[in-house]
Amino acid sequence: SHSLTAESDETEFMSYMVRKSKTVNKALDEAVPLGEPVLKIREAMRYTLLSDGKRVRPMLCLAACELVGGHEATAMPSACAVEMIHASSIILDDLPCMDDDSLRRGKPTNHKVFGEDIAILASVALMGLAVKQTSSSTGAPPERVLRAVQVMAQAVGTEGLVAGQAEDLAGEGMSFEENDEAGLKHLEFIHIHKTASLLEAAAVVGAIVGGGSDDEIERLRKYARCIGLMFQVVDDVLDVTKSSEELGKTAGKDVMAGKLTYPKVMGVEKSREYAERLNREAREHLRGFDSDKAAPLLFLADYIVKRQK
Ligand code: GRG
Repeated sequence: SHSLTAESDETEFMSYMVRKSKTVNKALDEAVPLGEPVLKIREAMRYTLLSDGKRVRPMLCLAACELVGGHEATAMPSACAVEMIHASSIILDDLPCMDDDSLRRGKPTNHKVFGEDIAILASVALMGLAVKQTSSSTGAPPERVLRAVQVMAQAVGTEGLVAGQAEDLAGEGMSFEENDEAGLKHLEFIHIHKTASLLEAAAVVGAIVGGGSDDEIERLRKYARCIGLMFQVVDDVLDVTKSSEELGKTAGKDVMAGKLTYPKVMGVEKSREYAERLNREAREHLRGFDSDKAAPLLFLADYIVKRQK
């Protein structure tokens, strides 16, 4: 069979992920055809959108839809839309006026290839296309689609990505002591907005178009918030363990210098415990669902907490 169950193993989960991301990549490819007008902008959009990401957000969207009894196809436009928002935000995040990065997913960043002007236009175009995709979802009644567009828009703005990025930029000059309560609050605010909000939107929108009840939608939202935070805690821990293993190997700018991380505010051991706690909490939010149907999301949580790179 093609679907996961509570008895499936990790190999089956990995092939589930591959299968889902292939379907998503095909839909993304079709959503931004090359051609005129503005061929260059379309190339820049495709460069980041179709580059080699894990597609965690679309997968979350599709899995949430299917968990509440909807069809994969119903959530596909929204799944593509969250990946478009993700790509759009990545392009902006890498710009010289933001994080000033020259590499992303092992390739030169968008503005390094196309220039800052084109990169900004591609980012805005991806954002617009995301709204168009979500709002033209077929297979769900208009009131659900309207709600989905609202959730998606909210995740971008001053209650979502933009808030997280603004707090992140504002914190650049600040210094925090270890075990600093203010440091932890600052860090959580950034991650809840920069990372968790789009993961939450992915799950919530999937559940909305799939016809989930308000209670189901809320449980999926909480689950997604946990895995979003967990993702960042694990990321920070890996950065510490990686850089101590590869000491001396890191040429160029020290990306961790001055950056606030979980190991810095609570230590490595406490950070690991925190990630485990978030994983348990994420799983608890899914307890009311059928365990076979929840299998993909349970696996996804484990996959995030166990990853080694
Ligand atoms: C309004 C579009 C828009 C953005 C404005 C720039 C910005 C505000 C926000 C930054 C958003 C950002 C880059 C957050 C970091 C998110 C994050 C955890 C990225 C890494 O995600 P993965 O690991 O990446 O899922 P892949 O490469 O697998 O897709």
